[in-house]
Amino acid sequence: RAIGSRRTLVHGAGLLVGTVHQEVEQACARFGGTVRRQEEAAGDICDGTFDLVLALSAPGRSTPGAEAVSAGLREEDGRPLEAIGDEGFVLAREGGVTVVLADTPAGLLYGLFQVVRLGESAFDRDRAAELHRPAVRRRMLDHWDNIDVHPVMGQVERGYSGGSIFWRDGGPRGDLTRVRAYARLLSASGVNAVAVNNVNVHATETRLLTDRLGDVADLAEVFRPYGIRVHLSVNFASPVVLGGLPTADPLDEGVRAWWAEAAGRVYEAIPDFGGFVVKADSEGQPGPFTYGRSHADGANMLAEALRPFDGVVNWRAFVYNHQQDWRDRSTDRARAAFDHFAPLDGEFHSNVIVQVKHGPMDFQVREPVSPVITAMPATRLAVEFQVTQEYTGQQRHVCYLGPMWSEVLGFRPWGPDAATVAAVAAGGSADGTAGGSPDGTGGAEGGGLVAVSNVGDDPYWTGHPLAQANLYAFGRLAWAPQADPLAVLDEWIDLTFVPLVSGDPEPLRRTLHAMMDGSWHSYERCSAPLGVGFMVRPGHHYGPDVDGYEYTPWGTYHFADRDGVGVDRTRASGTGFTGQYPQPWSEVYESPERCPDELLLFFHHVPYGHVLQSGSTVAQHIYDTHFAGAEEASESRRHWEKLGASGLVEPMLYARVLELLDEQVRSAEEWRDQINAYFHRKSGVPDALGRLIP
Ligand code: GCW
Repeated sequence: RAIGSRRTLVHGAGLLVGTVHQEVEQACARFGGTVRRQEEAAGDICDGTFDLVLALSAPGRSTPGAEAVSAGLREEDGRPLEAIGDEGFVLAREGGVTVVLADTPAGLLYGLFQVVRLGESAFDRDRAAELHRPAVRRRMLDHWDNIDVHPVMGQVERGYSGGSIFWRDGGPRGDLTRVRAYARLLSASGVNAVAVNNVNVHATETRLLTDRLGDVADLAEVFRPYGIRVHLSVNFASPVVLGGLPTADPLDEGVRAWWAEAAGRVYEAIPDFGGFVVKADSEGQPGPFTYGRSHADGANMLAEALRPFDGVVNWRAFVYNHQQDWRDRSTDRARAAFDHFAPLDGEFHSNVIVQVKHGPMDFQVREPVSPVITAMPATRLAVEFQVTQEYTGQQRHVCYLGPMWSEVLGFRPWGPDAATVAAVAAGGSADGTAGGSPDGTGGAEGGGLVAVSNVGDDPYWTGHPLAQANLYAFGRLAWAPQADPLAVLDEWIDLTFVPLVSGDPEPLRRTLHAMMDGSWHSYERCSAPLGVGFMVRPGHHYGPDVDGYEYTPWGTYHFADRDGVGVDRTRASGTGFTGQYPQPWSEVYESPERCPDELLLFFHHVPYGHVLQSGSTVAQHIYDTHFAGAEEASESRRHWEKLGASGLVEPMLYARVLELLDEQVRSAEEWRDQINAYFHRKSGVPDALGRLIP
C-alpha cells in the first residue's frame, strides 16, 4: 500500500526495470496510485512531481538528481562512494521524495522490495540515506525435486510440502503461474540462483541436460525477470548414460568434448544459465573415483566446459563412505569431507565452487562448523544449509532456523579476532569482506551460500505455514549475514501476517515470537542430546529411534553403553577429528572440560555422571531437557489456541497450524519418553526430581 497509493517514477531500461514497473503498476491498480516509466533521463527526478523515484544510474549516463542522492554516502573506509555495485542500491530522501538509486536493474528490484519491507516508514521525512549491498554474491536455493515420483523418496526428496512446483506426472507443469509467484517471493527475500532438480540425479532427470533441456529453458524464462539464474544438477555419468560413450573418465578427450558440447547447447537455450551442481561419489552417485581420478579432475573438467560461458560448477563436498563397518571404530564420517577435499586445495579452477555442508555430518539440529571451511584458502567455498527440515521436525514441528544459521555464519573458526564463516562464503565480495583465511584477506573469491529449499505445491508453500519464515530468513541472512535473525522474523511476520489483520497486530506478533524465537533450541531439547545427533528413525528420519542407526553402515553412531555415551573424536584417544580444526578450536574441542556443553557428545564419550559446564550431569541434562522440550511444545500449542480465540488469524490457517501443533505435542512427548527411558535403563541413574520415566 505504501507504494501503490503514491506517485512513482520508474527510470531506466531493461527486463528487470520492466519487472519493477510492473510491480508498482500492480500495486497502484489496488491502491489508487500512479506510475510513470521513463527510459531516458529527463528533468530533475527529485523536483516533487513524484513521491517515489526508482532510478537506474548506469555508469556513463548521468541521472539528474542522482549525484545529490548518493553524495552524502561513503564507503566503510571513509572514501566517497564511487559505485553502488552489482545488486546494491541507495535509498534516500531528497527534496521530499523517496529515491532508490541503483547501478544495475537487479539493484533496482532489490531496492523496490526494500521499500515494500519498510512500508510507510520509507517515506519518513528525515530518513538518513542508506547504502545496501549483498554481502554474498551467489545466494542459491537447491531443489531436491524429481520429475518422476521416486519409489522411496517420493517426488521431492526430503520434501514436506507436497509435490514439486516445477514438475508433475513425469514432465513439466504446463502452468507456470506458481513458479512466477515463487520467483517473486525468492527475489523479495534476496535469492538469485535456483537449482531445479535433485542432486541425486535419476534417469529421467539426467535428460534435463539434453532432450529435456527445453523444460529447463522454460523455467529460466520465468525466473529471469526476477534476477534469478537457473542451475541444473547433472549426472556425472551422463556421457555414458546419455552419450553412449564407453566411459565418463574426466581425463578422457571424448568425455571432455561431450561435456563441452553439452554445455554449449545449454547456453544456446539459456544464455544466462548459472551452471551445474554435482553430487559425485556420494551415497551411490557416480563420480571420478570410478576412474581413479580425483574430485579436482572431475570438477575441473566440467568447469572447463562451462568456462567459455561464465558458468560455475557447484561441486558438493558431501563425500563419505556410507557402507562403513560399524564395528570399525577408526572410521569417522565427520572426518570424511576434510580428508577428501582439504588436500585438493589450490587444484580447483576458479569457476569451481566447492559446496560444503555447514556441519561435518548432515544437517543435524546441532553440529560444530565443518572444518573444511577453514582448510581451503585457495578454493571458492560455498556453505550449504538445509531449509527443508529433514532433521529438525519435517515441517510438522515449528522450528525457526534463522538463529542456527546466524550462529554458524557468525562463527569465527580461527578464533575471536579472525574471519567469520560468512566472510569465507562471501570472499572478495562487494562489501569488501574477503574470507578463506584467518585474517579475512587474500582468500579466493567466495562461493556464496546455498540452501535446500522447503517449497512444494502445498497451498501454504511450505507445508507448515510457519516454515515459510525459514525460506525468508535464508534469503535475508544470505544478503546480510550479520542481521539479527529475530528482526528478520519480525520482517517476515510484518510482510506475511500483518496485512491480513484488521486491528492491532501486536498480539499476533507477540504470539508468533513466543512460538518461534526459541523453537530451534526447543527442538534441540526434544531430540538427540548434547550434539550427539541422529537417534531418528532410519529412512524417513522423523521421530525417535535411539539405536535406529547404531548398527548400520551409515556412520552415524552414539556409542551409548551402561557407563556413558558420545563419540570420542579426540586426538588423544579417539578418531582425531578435533585435529582438523585450527587453533583455538582444536584445543577447545579436544578437552571435555572446555568443549561447549551443546557439543560435548559430538566430541567426547563421557560417563553419565560427567558434570557439564552448566553444573548438571549428562544423565540429568538429558532428563531435564526432554521434559522441558515436551512442555514447550504444549506451551506453543496453548499460545496458538489463544490466538485462535482472538479471531486474529483466518480460520483455515488457524486450523492447519493447530493440527500440526497437535502432532508436535505428540511427537515431543514421544521423544521425551523414548530418550528418557532409554538412558534411564542404560545408566540406572535416577531422575533427581523423581519424575515418571516409563
Ligand atoms: O541428508 C542427506 C539426505 C539425503 C540427501 C543427502 C545429500 C539428496 O538424507 O536425502 O540426498 O543428504 O545432501 O545429498
